[in-house]
Amino acid sequence: MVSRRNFLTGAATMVGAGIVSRVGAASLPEAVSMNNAATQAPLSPPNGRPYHPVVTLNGWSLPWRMNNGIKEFHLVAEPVVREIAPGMKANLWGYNGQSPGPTIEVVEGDRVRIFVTNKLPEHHSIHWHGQRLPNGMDGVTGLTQPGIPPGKTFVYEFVAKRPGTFMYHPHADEMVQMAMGLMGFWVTHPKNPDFMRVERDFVFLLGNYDIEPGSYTPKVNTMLEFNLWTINTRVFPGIDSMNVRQGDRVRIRMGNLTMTNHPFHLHGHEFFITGTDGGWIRPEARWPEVTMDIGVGQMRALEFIADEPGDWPFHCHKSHHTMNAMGHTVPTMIGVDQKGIAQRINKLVPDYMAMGEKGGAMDGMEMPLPDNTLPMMTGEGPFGNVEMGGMFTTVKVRKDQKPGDYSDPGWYKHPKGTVAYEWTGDVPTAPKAPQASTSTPGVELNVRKPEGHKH
Ligand SMILES: [Cu+2]
Repeated sequence: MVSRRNFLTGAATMVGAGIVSRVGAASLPEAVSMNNAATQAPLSPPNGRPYHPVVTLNGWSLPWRMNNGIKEFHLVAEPVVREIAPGMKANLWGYNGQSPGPTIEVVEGDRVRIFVTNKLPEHHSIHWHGQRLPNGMDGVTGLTQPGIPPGKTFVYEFVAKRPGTFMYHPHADEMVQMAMGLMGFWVTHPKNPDFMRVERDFVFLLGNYDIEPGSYTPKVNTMLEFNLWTINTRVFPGIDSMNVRQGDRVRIRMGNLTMTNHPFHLHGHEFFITGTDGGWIRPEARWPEVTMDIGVGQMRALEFIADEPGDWPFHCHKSHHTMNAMGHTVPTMIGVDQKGIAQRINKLVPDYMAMGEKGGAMDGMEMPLPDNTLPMMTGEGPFGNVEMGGMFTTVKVRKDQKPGDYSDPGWYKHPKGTVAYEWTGDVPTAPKAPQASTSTPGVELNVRKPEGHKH
């Protein structure tokens, strides 16, 4: 039932309580909002110049309104609840219902008008990272504009001059606002839709968060010791796979808004880096890679022909970036005999459990976790636990994936005889390696590092 009070509150929310003084509430384009973290289907352009849309991993693209030839978008900066992976949610700041915000797709030469409504408790501004635009549209609080006060809407307007890969993020209380999840992707498609044509074009942003196990809100003053390394504010196993058809030319574009670099590694294929923040790279200037480092504040586009069927990991190669929370203060216990220790400690600390004598894989033991956190290494695969978290996902290459179909085909079915197998014959004793002459006889090294990788 709509009471008078509810009706008034609702009306106030819809028109922003008359805060839009210069443009007028009636002329504001609708601020479309997204309520879930699944990868949405590509947004085919309903009007304007034609282009081949991108797919935002665990994200979506923002619809626009065409107004006298100008593409009008409406971004709302606001508190959001983002599911980091099934089993964990975070209280973040984002745009239009999610963190990161929606991807904005325009075409080279488009005139673009972006309404930015600030529903945060502090001032805000958006910087359009990498764009050619009038200085006053660059979005730097204090330098090129006053901050957008809470409750107000500002308008940015410029021509998308250069085709390529961009992002947007706050230039207002930057450390706090990015630590809370405010960021988004931007693609300016080329005027000629056949320029550097690919069959699949995936985009995402890299992020980092410091959320104590059991809590919901990031610590905003963390400088380096983050415990969640995210692809579009998701961690494995919450990151969707990139599903492609065998033979497709695949492009993956990413932007790095974390506080460190990430060497991303693709299994089973070589790729070329075809684009940076500064634009596209000429074919004769490219070289093949299987790992590409992406620095802080950079964008990269890489391309490959997906010719090997299977489930191929694509992940950051820093091994602590493919782990989830709780990894930081666990001591290295490999080789340490813990027999009897747990029982004795149990008398003092009832929940204590000895860990890691044979490595970190825990031999199928389940640690009791606090509410709202994730296991360090997880993700059930067809052969057991994948033992990964953080910045890890897969490219699934299938012969029968239909063009334009982005749905998950399930696990790869390996042809008979193509999976690593157990040797069941005799295992001869290995010959003893000769003693190194430099070692001092009779001295046994017994070194134990007291801590994990705390710097
Ligand atoms: Cu990394």
